Amino acid sequence: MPGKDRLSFPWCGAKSAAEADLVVFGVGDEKGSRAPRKGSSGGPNAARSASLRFDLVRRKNAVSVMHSFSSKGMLKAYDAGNVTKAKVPDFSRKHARDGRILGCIGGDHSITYEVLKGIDSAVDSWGFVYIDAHPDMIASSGRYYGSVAHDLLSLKHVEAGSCVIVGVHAIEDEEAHEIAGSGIKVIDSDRITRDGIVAVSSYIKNMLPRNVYLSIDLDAVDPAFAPGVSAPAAGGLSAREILYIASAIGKNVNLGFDVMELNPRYDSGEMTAHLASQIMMSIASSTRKLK
Ligand SMILES: [Mn+2]
Repeated sequence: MPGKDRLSFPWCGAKSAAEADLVVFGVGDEKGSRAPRKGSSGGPNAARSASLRFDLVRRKNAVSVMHSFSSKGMLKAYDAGNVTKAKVPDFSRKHARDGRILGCIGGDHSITYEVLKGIDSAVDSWGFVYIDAHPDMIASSGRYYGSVAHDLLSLKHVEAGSCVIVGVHAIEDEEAHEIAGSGIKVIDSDRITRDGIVAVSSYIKNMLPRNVYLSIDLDAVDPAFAPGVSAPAAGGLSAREILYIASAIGKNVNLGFDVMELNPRYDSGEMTAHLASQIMMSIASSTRKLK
């Protein structure tokens, strides 16, 4: 357990996991990344430090955290600090079995598989929403940041027909082939432009199963809003659009969520780090405890 003076998100008010409905944790690991840009291992603490700087307001005797206007309050959240990648499956399994929602900040995207390996052994069936500029459906190589969605479909209790990849505009031929045979749905960036983020969000909500996990790669957001990522791809969502869809789908999220690939080394004025925390907050404010 990290020391008392460790960084933690100011919107996580619970003193222990036992009193929390949501357990937030960081995984500062990038060994699953093959991007030419290094630095995503610094993601978790960069997000915490930006949130402490920009979301926390201190005034004389008062301390408060800024949130969205429509927020009806947030799940009781505990920031458990950083967890090593090797310990993530056991950590996630334990909290999922205790009925807590998990919220992970990365770190490279391959960590998502470790979180869901743990959750998969605690639930009978589930599906995921995967928001990413890249579909991460490489099958010829595994357990790295380019094969995550493909790896997830190999877990025992996942229902491929209830899973959807959203915001894709950088795809390899091999991935297009894998998607066609997998049963997973794809909503690409052209469709988001055509139909709009509100229609796309409600379409996704209507197809989701009872148990839902939401994984967000920050490179789904346009580099104009989120430059601090390892594999940028122009033509992504705006900051407003990612916050909207995160909050809309967040209402269906009962297993957990993650915000991955934050790379502070390429950030500008901490805007990507702050956005990462804001996305997590907007999911935490819309998710409802089901148990
Ligand atoms: Mn990814």
